[in-house]
Amino acid sequence: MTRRDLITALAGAPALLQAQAPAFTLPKLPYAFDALEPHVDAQTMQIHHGKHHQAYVDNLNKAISAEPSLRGKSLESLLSGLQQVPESVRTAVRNNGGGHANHDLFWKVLGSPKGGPAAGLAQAINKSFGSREQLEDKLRATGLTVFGSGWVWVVPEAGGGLRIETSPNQDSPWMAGRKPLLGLDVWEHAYYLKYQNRRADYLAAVVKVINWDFVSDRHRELTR
Ligand code: MN3
Repeated sequence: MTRRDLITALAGAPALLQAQAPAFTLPKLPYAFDALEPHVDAQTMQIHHGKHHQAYVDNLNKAISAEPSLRGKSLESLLSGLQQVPESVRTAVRNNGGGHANHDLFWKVLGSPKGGPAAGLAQAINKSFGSREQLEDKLRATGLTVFGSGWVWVVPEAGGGLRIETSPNQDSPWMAGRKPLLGLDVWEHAYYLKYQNRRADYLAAVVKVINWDFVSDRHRELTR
């Protein structure tokens, strides 16, 4: 290697490294795998985070590397602008970008709750559902109506209220230009090991581990 080659190689190195760095990475789970026991078991969390979520991240990165024009875009802008994503990777971005965004939020929505919703969120909940218990009941009931794999969402509405919606597969409210406040995964992979086909039992358990501190903070941000 000549001196000139070396200088050229070194000059290209940062760009090369940057080009090879994955666009998206699996976020660390913000608590231990067994933190949600007995409501959500450690083995489910381990596989759900380490295998399922990891696969969405890996497949999203594959789609991005096939379409360099997408590099550097945020997940939210990819999802809310799916029609601008080249058709060759649109389905991959929809499924895997949705999967990444949905799970990233889901891990944060869960936790070991210490208290209930803060004042601002409590007000919105009471306005739209009457009480937190009624919101939880409605989340459970709506979760049962999702046919096959999907999600249940709580989304802030204009006027200060909230509403519940569902999505199939890994679709996200972002795809319709709405910002999800909280989401509950009702794919079988979220509960099958512990609850088998009993989605109702899983839903009853998972609403008990909603991290209302996080959801209250997020509500404040989204409605600011
Ligand atoms: Mn899942």
